[in-house]
Amino acid sequence: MGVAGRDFPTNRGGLCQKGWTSASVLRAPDRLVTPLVRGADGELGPATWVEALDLVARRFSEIRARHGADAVAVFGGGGLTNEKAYQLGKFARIALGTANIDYNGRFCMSSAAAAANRSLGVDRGLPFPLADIGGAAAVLLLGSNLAETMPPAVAHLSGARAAGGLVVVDPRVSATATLTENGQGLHLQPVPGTDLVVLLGLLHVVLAEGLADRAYVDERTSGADDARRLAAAWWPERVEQVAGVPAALLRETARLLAAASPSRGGAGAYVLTGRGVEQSVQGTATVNAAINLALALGLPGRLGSGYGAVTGQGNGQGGREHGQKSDQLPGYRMIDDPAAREHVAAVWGVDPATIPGRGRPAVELLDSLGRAGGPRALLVHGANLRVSAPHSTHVADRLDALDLLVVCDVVPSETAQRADVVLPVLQWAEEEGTMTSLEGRVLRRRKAVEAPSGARSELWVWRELATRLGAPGTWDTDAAAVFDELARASAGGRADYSGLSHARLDAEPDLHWPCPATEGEPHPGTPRLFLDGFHTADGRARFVAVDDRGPADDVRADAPIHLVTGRVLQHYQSGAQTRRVEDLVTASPAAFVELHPVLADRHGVEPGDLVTLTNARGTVTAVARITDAIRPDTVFMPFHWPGEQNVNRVTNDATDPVSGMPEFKVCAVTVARADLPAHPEAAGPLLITEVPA
Ligand SMILES: Nc1nc2c(c(=O)[nH]1)N[C@H]1C(S)=C(S)[C@@H](COP(=O)(O)OP(=O)(O)OC[C@H]3O[C@@H](n4cnc5c(=O)[nH]c(N)nc54)[C@H](O)[C@@H]3O)O[C@H]1N2
Ligand SMILES: Nc1nc2c(c(=O)[nH]1)N[C@H]1C(S)=C(S)[C@@H](COP(=O)(O)OP(=O)(O)OC[C@H]3O[C@@H](n4cnc5c(=O)[nH]c(N)nc54)[C@H](O)[C@@H]3O)O[C@H]1N2
Ligand SMILES: [Mo]
Repeated sequence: MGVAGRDFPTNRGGLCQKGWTSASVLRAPDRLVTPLVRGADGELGPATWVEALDLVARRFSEIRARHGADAVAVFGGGGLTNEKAYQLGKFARIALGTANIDYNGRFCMSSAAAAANRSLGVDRGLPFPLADIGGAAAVLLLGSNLAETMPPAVAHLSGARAAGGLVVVDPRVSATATLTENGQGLHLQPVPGTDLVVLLGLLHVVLAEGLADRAYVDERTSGADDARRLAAAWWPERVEQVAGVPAALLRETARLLAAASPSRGGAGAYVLTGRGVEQSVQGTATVNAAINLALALGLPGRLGSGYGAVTGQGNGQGGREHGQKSDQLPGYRMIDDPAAREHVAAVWGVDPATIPGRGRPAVELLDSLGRAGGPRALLVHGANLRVSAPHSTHVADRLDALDLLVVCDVVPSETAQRADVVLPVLQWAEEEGTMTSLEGRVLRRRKAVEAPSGARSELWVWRELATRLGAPGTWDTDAAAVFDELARASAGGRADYSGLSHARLDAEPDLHWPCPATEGEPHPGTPRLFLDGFHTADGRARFVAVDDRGPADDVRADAPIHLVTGRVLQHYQSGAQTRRVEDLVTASPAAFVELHPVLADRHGVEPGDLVTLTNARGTVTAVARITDAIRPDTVFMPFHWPGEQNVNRVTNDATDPVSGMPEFKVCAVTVARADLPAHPEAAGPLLITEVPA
């Protein structure tokens, strides 16, 4: 069995290392094949499906009767297919009747989504096909390490690199930052958490040097004056003092972007953001600052230029369009919009008044578990919260405080191991469905391998539970039928899928939403948004006036070092699946801390020593990797490991007020050499393992 790279323009037939081995991911040695129920002895033991489902339905009903419908909460995942994301949102609202559903996409692209909605009137990660970027002469890439997190995308940077126009903003010399070497571009290495200041400085230079596209700003945008006023206070020398990026480098970046812009007859320019700038308490403001810069240069809505947010979960885009977000209904409709409720209620066959209102966003939801007035039961589909949630030890305590934790997963993840009931389900390659790429392209996922007997589709699980709960509505288990319902529910919404079906997608594999149903000729889909106008009421993009407030947990005397977090090529997310693949574990066996030689020296740390990072939330222990690819005031850790090596023991669960995104990327710690034996074999090669050519 193998997994072949499909020939989409996005990945040019290539797959990254985790992709090549995803066949082994599907064959985890401890793959869940039977439901598990925690017995009187406190241990998880096998049960039949009927026993497990009866138990879950009975306990949900009891908890609901005693504490109200919102006492049963749901946590979904951006890895679920569109059909499952849709059905899970519906299950929560009309089978459980709970407002409390949110999902791990809140941790992923929520700030980019919120900012795009505010400014452009719609959230599609890339409002253009990724391949368009290939023609640009300049790309400003903020907080994205796509050489490791989306290797096939590197090919699309070759035009910008050849023109010397790739600008990477990252506190580390990441694998992606090395792509700017040898005259291929610039690397800006700011103090962690200061990207907003850098962007205000770039806007300042664009305005001060007359590099803005004034005709575009006048005709296609609103709100420029307020944004301009705030940027006026961030002259390059002031930015240099706060962010540590040389003023000359800021000026050079602004000029390079302007020269590539359409108003100056350039070949095109893109501003792109990744999690490095978005996972912050000012993530939404930072993305809006990036969009403001792009608007000043006249990029969005122009062929060959634009703004976009890169990478995310397998179905990060589709996962946030069909209603598993606490404030949304299918079609990217808002749950408190009466017209949206009426439309969706008609598709579901219920009274609009029975659809609950807005629930709590992820961090708030997790913090409320088991507390007075908070949920007593949680149903998890596709998230490994004990590893991936911010301040994970606190989240673990809240999960332990529940009366009932039900986890649906394919492997016994760290979160499943502590559940009361574990239900073994199918994953994408084992069932039919669709996913939506970050460019809004709806992709058919066909069943490629047979699921182990014993595991069941989540569509079946929800039907079984809905029936036992006496829920209204229909509960199809056929993905094509669920898609048809999803399409009807999305009709007229921001993400309109109503002109699509499995059959049409099988025949036409390159369709982007919005793709509404039509009377005559089928709608061709919309690969490029905004060419004729933005999706705001007046058709203009909005400058959003933003200013810097700094990180929530900034460095200080008792925590003098910035900790930034991220990923490595070999592991995926919480590692639940990739830590079970031998090749990947051999290549990347353990968590590590990247630290600069100066910092290592100050603490007497040698390569391979164990070091601890500590703050008020806790301590994490990992192997030291000494490298000058990081700022001396900063350490880096990937988040793929559990237990003592779990960096989320110390990350901050403070959230962005607009998006609800936690501040994963930056917090303050003290560094110490651990009084434990060294692990030289685990020191491994430097982080930069494979840089695509
Ligand atoms: N191999 C692999 N690929 C993946 C994933 C995976 O787990 N493994 N996960 C997928 C998912 S769900 C996502 S969301 C994407 C994420 O893809 P990326 O956004 O590329 O991922 P990260 O590695 O989390 O962060 C990117 C960079 O942000 C930098 N950074 C940290 N703090 C700051 C800061 O304050 N400012 C700036 N400018 N940069 C900062 C880090 O040094 C890091 O190099 O990847 C997807 N692809
Ligand atoms: N410190 C730090 N923490 C982070 C981040 C960071 O950059 N730094 N990034 C954040 C981001 S961007 C993300 S996206 C999250 C991701 O973190 P998680 O939400 O934990 O993501 P996964 O590890 O993919 O967990 C998904 C779980 O779902 C299971 N699974 C796979 N397919 C299916 C399915 O079809 N159905 C069901 N029910 N289960 C399935 C997998 O086995 C796995 O146990 O982590 C966040 N946490
Ligand atoms: Mo993500």
